[in-house]
Amino acid sequence: MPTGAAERGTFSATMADDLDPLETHLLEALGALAPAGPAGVAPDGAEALWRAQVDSRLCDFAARWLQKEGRSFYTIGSAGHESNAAVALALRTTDPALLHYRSGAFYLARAGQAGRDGVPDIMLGVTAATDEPIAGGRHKVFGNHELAVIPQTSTIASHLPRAVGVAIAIDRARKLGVECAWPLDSVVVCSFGDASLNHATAQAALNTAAHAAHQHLPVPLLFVCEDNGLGISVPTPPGWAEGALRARAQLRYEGADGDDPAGTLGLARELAGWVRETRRPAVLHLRTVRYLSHAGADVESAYRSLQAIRADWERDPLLATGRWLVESGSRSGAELAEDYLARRDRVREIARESARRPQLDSAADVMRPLAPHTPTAVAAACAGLAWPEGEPLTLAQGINLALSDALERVPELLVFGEDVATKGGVYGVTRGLHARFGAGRVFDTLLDETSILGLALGAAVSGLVPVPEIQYLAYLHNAEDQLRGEAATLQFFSQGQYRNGLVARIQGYGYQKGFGGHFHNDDSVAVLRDIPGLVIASPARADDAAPMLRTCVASAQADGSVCAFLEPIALYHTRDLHEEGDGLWLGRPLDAHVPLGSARTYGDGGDLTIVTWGNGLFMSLRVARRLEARGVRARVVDLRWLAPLPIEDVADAVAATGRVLVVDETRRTGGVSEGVLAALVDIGFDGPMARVASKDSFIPLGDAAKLVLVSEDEIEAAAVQLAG
Ligand SMILES: Cc1ncc(C[n+]2csc(CCOP(=O)(O)OP(=O)(O)O)c2C)c(N)n1
Ligand SMILES: [Mg+2]
Repeated sequence: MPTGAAERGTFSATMADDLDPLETHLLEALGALAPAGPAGVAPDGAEALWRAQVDSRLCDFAARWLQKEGRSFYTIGSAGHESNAAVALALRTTDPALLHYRSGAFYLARAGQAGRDGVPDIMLGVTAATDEPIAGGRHKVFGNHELAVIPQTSTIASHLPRAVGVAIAIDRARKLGVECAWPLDSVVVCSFGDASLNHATAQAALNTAAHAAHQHLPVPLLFVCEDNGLGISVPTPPGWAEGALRARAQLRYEGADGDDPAGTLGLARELAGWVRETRRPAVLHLRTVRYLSHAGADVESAYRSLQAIRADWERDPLLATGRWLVESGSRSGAELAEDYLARRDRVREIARESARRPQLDSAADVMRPLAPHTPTAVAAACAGLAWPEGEPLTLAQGINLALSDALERVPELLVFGEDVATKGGVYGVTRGLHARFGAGRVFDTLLDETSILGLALGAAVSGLVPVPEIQYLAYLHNAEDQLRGEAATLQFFSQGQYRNGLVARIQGYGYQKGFGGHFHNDDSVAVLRDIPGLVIASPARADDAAPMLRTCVASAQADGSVCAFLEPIALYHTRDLHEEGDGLWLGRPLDAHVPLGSARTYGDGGDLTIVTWGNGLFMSLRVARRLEARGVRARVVDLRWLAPLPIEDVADAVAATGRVLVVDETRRTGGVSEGVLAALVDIGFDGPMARVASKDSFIPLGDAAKLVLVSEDEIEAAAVQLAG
């Protein structure tokens, strides 16, 4: 029985009869509109505009009404912004849309174009009902797979880099002759607020769109800045948004007033047509008002005068559309007022019904679409795939081999990042790929990690398979929200209807022999480990790296997995393990693929199990030999996957010795060892446990780096103590 369903079944709150003062003003003003002349026909689009605008306004009131009864959980509305419906009417229902949280009228107009009533979608969203069509009760978002509306998150502007990515991906798919999720002549539309325009993420996206257009790359993207002059309580300085938007020479700028429906619709149509034809980006600066405060809990009168609030009533986009209809002679003001009231009853009835619908009632239900894994599909995709014969490879060469293998097999796969093309990456990992597969598949991006990941997100949701490179782990951090807030949440908030399978290669970790200091030796992975559903691969050697990369690509394709592929730079070109010339760190790919979350165990020592990965594996294998000389026999487990952690394999290896030492090159606080030890406790392991980890410090330059990074001597000492 869903939570409270019985209770909800008896729900019988009555709607307040009284109208909000904003509604009273609108109805009186509509009623006062004098007929312009003889009867006529409604201007093209005007009726559709009216319907979407009125229903959107009424959804906002209904959400607040339900909230008073504790039946609605979201009150940020679209009131005052309803002119955005004109943008929807200027586009096709197949044009991908990434919307501002005030683009409700856009959503309803698009739904109407497709013959769908969008009101239940919105009301089921605010009541967190499981039958809401996109997020299924996980959030109130504007999204609908049939309407090509990709759901957004509440992090303002974070959807803009993806929008740029979608726009670039469409023409890339055309160029490569591969399938695309959108028609190839689509226009991408992306709306956002005026305060959001100042966000680094918005600026990144605008810059990247302009940067691409500057090079004559197709970017069929219509930005819509819904400018109500406020960011919650903070006014945007007059003229600022226009100046900031006009400053980008590569973006065509046009402005429209939300209370001029004919002008807005005409301009939106003109701009949409221009973007579709020229494949160049444009921005529509839509000047609006904001009604009903920022959200239900926000008391607008605390920071705006009642006079200013009242003055905005005259700029009501609904009144403006009503006036347009009345002036055309197709409707009377009284008729429109009546229509408003009839629609009001209908929306309230839908709201009432939505509040009765079941909500999510178990953690398993909540998490079901988060990050599905079907190992059989991944294994099937990799089965029978051979690796070419050849010389033993370094880690860098192994990854390079896996990338060329994937580029050859998967025509939708793209490799991109800073310096990855002609130079072949700062460590040579992508060497030769650009020459072999061409600039359409392997290309340099501009220097902005947010945009690199945004491009990946947009390409992935468009059906391509992106493998972006982040040059250094330290530089993932300023762009990390694209993975956390956007990529990792997409299946969750769309019940898997939208997916963005991708493999982000991240070069990282320490031990570069004192070279580079902190920013080239970053060892903080906590920021990745706590992202729900994220796959984290971290191979240490070529024989694992190549099949693991293949697994990640297959998982991105089969399950839409968002994968971080963490590469230890210090081991890229390592050849020897114990002695110079032993070649023991070289290898050829071992298997067709490595299942997610499976570890690899070295040796069968019975005294102690060392659990580690990455540089820790290299050090631990060396230490194991020294330990053997001292009569201590250790087995070494390479986790290979930091998420999902291979806890079953670890449990087996630990059970065989009864003692465990975790060797963790990441930081003591937030490092991987915390997770491993906690997992061992969770499964009831009660033998001796210890860990060595790097210090809670940034990595200094030069030899001082050794002072804070975990060392072979520390590992040996801890192992001897534990085994003793
Ligand atoms: C990155 C981020 N910082 C802060 C917030 C909190 N927040 C939500 S809406 C908002 C104001 C946005 O104003 P604007 O972009 O003008 O949109 P509007 O609500 O006015 O339509 C803020 C600060 C957020 N959602 N995301
Ligand atoms: Mg605003």
